[in-house]
Amino acid sequence: MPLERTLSMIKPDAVGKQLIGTILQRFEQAGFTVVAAKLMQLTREQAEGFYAEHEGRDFYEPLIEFMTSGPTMALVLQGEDIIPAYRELIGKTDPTQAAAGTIRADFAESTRLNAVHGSDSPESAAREIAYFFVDDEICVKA
Ligand code: IDP
Repeated sequence: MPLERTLSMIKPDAVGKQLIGTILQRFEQAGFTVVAAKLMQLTREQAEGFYAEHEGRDFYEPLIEFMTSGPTMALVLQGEDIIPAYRELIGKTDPTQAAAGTIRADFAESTRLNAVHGSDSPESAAREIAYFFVDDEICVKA
């Protein structure tokens, strides 16, 4: 199975609750390799650009406010078939629908404040990784 990459974010709710280490441990225990990482205070422009596909939806404006409310950790994770494997590890968007033992079931407060982000396809992973990282910041080559 080929190595694949995904863009992960530990969102401001989880960073604020000192959960960076706990969540990174879940990623590493799942066999994913951290190949790039940075802690960022997203600007409104960065958050709006990242979530541009949701512009106009009722949750968009509160989402932008939330994503700019404190630091976010952006990560590039690498592993076999990682895009579906990572989505399974984090669980559904709404934590009440997320399977027991998933990161969102364990740490999300609500559908908005849901602890982590993960790319949903190889195309969005490529776009999202390039949104936050230049090639030189990715420390392990696939
Ligand atoms: P995903 O993060 O599980 O891929 P998306 O549908 O891409 O979910 O939505 C992006 C983010 O927007 C979610 O992670 C969540 O923070 C927020 N969001 C999505 N739907 C809702 C909603 O119905 N209410 C509040 N926030 C939402």
